[in-house]
This record gives sequence, C-alpha cells and structure tokens, in this order.
Amino acid sequence: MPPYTIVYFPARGRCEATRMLLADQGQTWKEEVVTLDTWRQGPLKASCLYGQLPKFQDGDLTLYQSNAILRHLGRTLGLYGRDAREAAQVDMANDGVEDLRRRCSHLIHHNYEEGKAQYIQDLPGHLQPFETLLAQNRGGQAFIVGDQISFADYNLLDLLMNHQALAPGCLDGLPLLSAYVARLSARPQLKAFLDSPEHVNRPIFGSRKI
Ligand code: GTS
Repeated sequence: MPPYTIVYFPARGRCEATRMLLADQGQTWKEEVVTLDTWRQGPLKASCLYGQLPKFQDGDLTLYQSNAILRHLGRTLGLYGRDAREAAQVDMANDGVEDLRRRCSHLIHHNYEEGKAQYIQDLPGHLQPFETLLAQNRGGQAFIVGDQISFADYNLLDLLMNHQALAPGCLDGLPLLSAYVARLSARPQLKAFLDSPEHVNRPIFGSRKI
C-alpha cells in the first residue's frame, strides 16, 4: 500500500502539482475521488478540518491545505532548497504561485465570461515575476530556485500549463518561462505522468471551463 492518499474532487485543481511531484519523484499514491453528490451529502465536509478538500494522508498523518501538503512533501522528499536561504526563496516563489492561482480560480468560478478578456490582457504582468526569478537564477537554465527541483517548481509548472490552456500563447513573450515549461515537462517520470490518461482526462477545474 502506498503511504500517500489524495482525497479530492475529480479535477486537477489544487492537487495536480502534488501528483506531478509524487510522479516525478517515483512515488505512488492512492486516489479517493469525491463526487459532488457525495460532498453535498455533508458528512465528509463536516469531517474536514476547514470544511474543504484536498485532504492528504501520509501514513497516519492527515493534512489539509494544498500548500501545506506541498511543503510537507518538500521537507520529507528533499524538495525544499539546499539551505534556509533557498527554502525562503522557494516559499516566496510558491506564495506567488498561490496568488495567481487564486486570481485564476476567481476568474473561472465567478467571472469567466465577463472577466476573461481583461484577465488575459493583464496576464503578462502577473507572469513576469516568475520570468524575473528565472532570469536571476543561472540565467533561467535551472529551476525557480537554486540548482535542484523544489515543490514550488511543480506548483509553478502546473499553474503555467493551466494558463497555456486558458490563453494559448501566453508564454510567447516570456522565453525563460517557455523553456522552463518545456524542460520540466520533458523530465521522464513527469512526462510519463503528463501523457497518462489519468492526467489527460482529468479536467483542470471541475466546472470544465478549461
Ligand atoms: N486553502 C485551501 C487549500 O489550498 O487547500 C483551499 C481549498 C479549497 O478551496 N477547496 C475547494 C473546496 O473544498 C475545492 S477547490 O477550490 O480546490 O477546487 N470546495 C468545496 C467547499 O465546500 O468549500
């Protein structure tokens, strides 16, 4: 039995970065897919610490909050920078990912038809900080921080791929980010996961707008 279990809705959402991390690190995990019907019945929601999913289990450790899950895996699998300085930079990058993820999620769930054009117009400004971070680290040829992959890379990669689905060409003016997406998604174990029906057939958002 794998030690990890992901309990989540049938979507990539806030779990695909965790899945990408686990797959790339050669880990296996169990999925417990929660349908909206089951969720609306109430008991599972009531049992969740913040009344939300994802829920994640690592053996007898139960975690909620997607970024806490990523950080836990970062600590335990050696994906949190080389030292305290890099760990702080990994946190900074990941918090930036979270800000844009929330912005995107708000668009999808609350303002899609009216807000999409403006969102796409503003997008380069929201992606530029990540291009800047790459430029500051080994000329953009490595990872978001340092010379080893971190949990923030998987989170950023997921966010960027989602935006490529929402706004094809959104990375065209951002050469380091474009190369970064191509380089990371070609990592053999990650590529195998990204090519798998499990990933391909899972919608980015449950509402299937993208
Ligand atoms: N901060 C939380 C995290 O990062 O895990 C947010 C979790 C969250 O918003 N979960 C949503 C949820 O459980 C689903 S999704 O936004 O990840 O798609 N919604 C159902 C509910 O009843 O709130």
